[in-house]
Amino acid sequence: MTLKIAVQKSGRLHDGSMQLLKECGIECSNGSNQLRIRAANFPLEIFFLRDDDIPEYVQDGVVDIGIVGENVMLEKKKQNRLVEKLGFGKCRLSIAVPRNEEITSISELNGKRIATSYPVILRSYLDMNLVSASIHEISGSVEIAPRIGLADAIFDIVSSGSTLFNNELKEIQTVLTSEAVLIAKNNMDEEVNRVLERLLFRIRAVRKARYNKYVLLNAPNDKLDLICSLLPGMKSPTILPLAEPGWSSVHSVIHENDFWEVIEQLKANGAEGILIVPIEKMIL
Ligand code: PRT
Ligand code: ZN
Repeated sequence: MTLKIAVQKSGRLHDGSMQLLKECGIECSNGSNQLRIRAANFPLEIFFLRDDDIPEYVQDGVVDIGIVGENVMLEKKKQNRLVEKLGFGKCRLSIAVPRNEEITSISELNGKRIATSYPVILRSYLDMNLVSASIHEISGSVEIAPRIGLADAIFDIVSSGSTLFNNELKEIQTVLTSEAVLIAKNNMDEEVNRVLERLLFRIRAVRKARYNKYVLLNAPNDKLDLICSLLPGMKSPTILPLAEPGWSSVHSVIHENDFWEVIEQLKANGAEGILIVPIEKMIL
């Protein structure tokens, strides 16, 4: 049984999606000029589509799963379920106004016009916050709308903020944070679902490994208890004696979030020769 996945044909999510499949050990010739390709060593068929179309194709069962931005999933409002957040393609969707305007909060947008490519998300946010503004749907270059007199504010994707800056706009409200997500159709065939579970197992192992580092260090034996208490690890640290008497080598795993803080504490407590090594896959 083959699992069918939709991936963005070209654009910001294409490379991250293909890289993730590759790190899951799935070999597919890089033929994004083709409409679909079959993986050589996993029961997976990849369809290359425009991101806006993916939620509908998943709902209709043309494909079983797809990778899209959470923003696209929420905007299209199809019968899909979010299976897994994938950690790339991160951005936020924000409301912005011309920099020289005195507006600082969304309540000041009552009666104003807001341009966006995401009318569904914006409408539900405005309704929830009891703001009555009119929405102008445009499909691209939303950031120029205030300058050409089409709108008083915009609602658009922001990443570094340089597009807003270059267009003399300021962000007044973040409405949503988004990243690439794996979506699946409801009521999936049991056998197809089993293939999805195999794929998910691999995706989770790859993602865990990305956020963790393997750490090796040397420590004097009288400091071992203290040093081990600083290392959360998977179970407990591995301790091996060094050739030099009175010293041991300690191995463990550190999460990226705690990384620098833990390293500083280890150093301050007598750890030496600290090595940090990337982990390729992590299966708990
Ligand atoms: O052709 P197709 O329809 O498939 O692609 P597309 O042009 O609709 O989408 P694409 O490839 O631009 O984006 C795909 C997805 O990437 C989006 O739906 C988001 O989930 C995610 N993503 C992440 C982004 C950005 N970062 C991003 N920076 N999508 C768009 N942008 C644009 C944004 O629209 C704005 O114009 O980049 C500009 C802002 O960037 P900064 O860095 O200047 O703030
Ligand atoms: Zn698109």
